[in-house]
Amino acid sequence: MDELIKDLLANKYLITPPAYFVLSEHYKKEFALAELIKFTKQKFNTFIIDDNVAKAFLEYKGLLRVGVEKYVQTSTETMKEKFPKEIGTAETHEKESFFLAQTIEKPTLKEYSGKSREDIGHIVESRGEGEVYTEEIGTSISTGNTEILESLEGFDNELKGEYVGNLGGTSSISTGTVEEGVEYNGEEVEVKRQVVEEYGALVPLEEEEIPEEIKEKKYSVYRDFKVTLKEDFEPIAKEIKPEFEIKFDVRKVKMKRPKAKNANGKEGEIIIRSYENLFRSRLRKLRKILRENPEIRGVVDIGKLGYINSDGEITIIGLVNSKRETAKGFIFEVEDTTGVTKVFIGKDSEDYKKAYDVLLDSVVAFKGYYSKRGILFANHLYLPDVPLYKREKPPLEEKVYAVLISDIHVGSTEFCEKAFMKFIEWLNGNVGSKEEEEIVSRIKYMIIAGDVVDGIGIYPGQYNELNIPDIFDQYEALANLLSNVPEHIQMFIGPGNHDAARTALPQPEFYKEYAKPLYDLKNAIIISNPALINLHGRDFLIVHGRGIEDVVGNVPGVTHHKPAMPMVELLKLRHLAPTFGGKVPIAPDPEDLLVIEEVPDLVQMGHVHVLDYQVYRGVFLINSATWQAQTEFQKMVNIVPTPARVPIIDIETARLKTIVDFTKWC
Ligand code: D5M
Ligand code: FE
Ligand code: ZN
Repeated sequence: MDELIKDLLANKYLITPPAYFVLSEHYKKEFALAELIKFTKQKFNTFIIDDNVAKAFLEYKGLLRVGVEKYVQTSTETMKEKFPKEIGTAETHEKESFFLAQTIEKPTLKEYSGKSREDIGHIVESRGEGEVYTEEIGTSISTGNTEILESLEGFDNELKGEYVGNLGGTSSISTGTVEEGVEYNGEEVEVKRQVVEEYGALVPLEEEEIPEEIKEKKYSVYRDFKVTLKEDFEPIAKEIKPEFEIKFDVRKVKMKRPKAKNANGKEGEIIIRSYENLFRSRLRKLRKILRENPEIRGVVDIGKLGYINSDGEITIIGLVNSKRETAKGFIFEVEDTTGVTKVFIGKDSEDYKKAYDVLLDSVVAFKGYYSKRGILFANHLYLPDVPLYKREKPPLEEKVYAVLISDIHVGSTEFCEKAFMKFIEWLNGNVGSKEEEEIVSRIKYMIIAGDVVDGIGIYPGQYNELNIPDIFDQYEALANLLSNVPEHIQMFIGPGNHDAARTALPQPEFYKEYAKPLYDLKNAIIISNPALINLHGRDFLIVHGRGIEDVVGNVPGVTHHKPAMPMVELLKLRHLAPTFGGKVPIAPDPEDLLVIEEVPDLVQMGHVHVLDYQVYRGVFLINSATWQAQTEFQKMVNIVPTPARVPIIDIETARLKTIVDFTKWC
């Protein structure tokens, strides 16, 4: 295992792969363990070092090297100069400045650049090796970076002093590791690393060294597990004609990628243009949805706001670049392809509460009065949302059911294999009662929404929690289990973040070279993440659900303990993972395939490992939990899974029929 990871783990700190990638090369050469830990603790109050923390830390250490242009958000200071009355108090400013200064790599929609930017005070900043140069666009400047540096002054001095064990929190540093880190002796430490570029994201290929005892571990891939339909069990579903259609699959979408303008065109440029196209596509799709709302009329281009001579209310639709809560209301920066504007929505507005639902990079509409000072004072805020009318579907001739599962995590030491085997036996008619038999008998479909295996190298130190430390064997093991699902049950299987698939969303499929045994299953269809499946006329939107992470922590009161809530929030925004440059990586596809274009009858997600469901405006949202008991990592981040509970869906109503509980074997 790499030193940095090992040392962090020894101190009960975790690091995400992207953060590891940017930090490891500097470790012990340019920074010591204690510095990183103290910074993480004090500035972010967390023990998980993710790319945000890593970026801020490198910035603070003056080690940040960036290849592409960065767009830095306007600081509160600038806002205060421009709008001294309306905005922000000194306290909010101080609290926010650190976060405001986080750079965002999202490109603007460009078309208007050079026209109306002056009003906004955007800063485009690029850095070469060691030096910083700032290019001013428009009149107002403030990168926010100086503020970071100021606020961190003194911090550095503290670190220079001798470092003593306790950080003042619950975790303590083992002295040995720390001393090693502080007393770096200047020796060249060779870091061997192979790198591939997957859509511009650098991925370290170097494998973690497998500890000897794990290499030698004997494990089963369930070759001997064989179940057949119970004698005398004649499932009704065998006679029910299958009626399904994959209405949307990422792989079916043909996308035209932008081309380099000439032979000197760089891949980086193409990626940035792809992202530009992605956001245009997002804006176009969500604008269409918003315009179906009869209250949204007479939409004005943001670039034309300055020319409109209207005393009446006007409406704009745009991407949300930034959002801040102040004492008097929310201030947004909103952008469309023609320009950017500030929007203020005051606490007295009836739509004020909706502002909490707005995530960065989502698309919303505002209605209000445009002030010549360059700000839209909004009275109304509209989310794309779901219409209130009922979607009537013709009744079905016969009751037919679907089983929804996700996050099986085969290969993990916490995979509840016994419970999963019991479940498969249950599908084969080994039931406890007549009632159960009636249900099993009508199960015609099984949908699996990602994280089907635990994967390899998904989080630091994962080897200690793997039974099957081989990705091929993990998929074989899963296929061996699923080969016992009765043939009349049609399976649909999609990838999640633990699977051998593209990490960035959307995920087209499992890589065939790893997951071949799944592709070979007779009664399984591999789907993308996301995918839309129509079963007997009902639309089921199937998503692994990393987008939940965008919502949790950003919308007040929404937690991962009740995942149906963040799922509703995503549905209101009609997007599966809105925030760019946050926790969830988004691929630079020129079309945004994460927009929920059609309102489905049911949305299934997994990822958070907690069973939960809710009806929102006629749509049934359900999180299908997991087959993995609590891991060490989850213990640390307080995730309490509800494993081995299986929701059965009545397809006719697209609602829950029942939950079957296999917990006692887990
Ligand atoms: O996700 C299982 C659960 O763990 C889910 O609630 C998300 C959470 N999780 C996963 N990775 C992280 C990090 N890095 N920080 C905080 N919480 C995390 P799974 O995808 O199965 O690992
Ligand atoms: Fe999972
Ligand atoms: Zn997951």
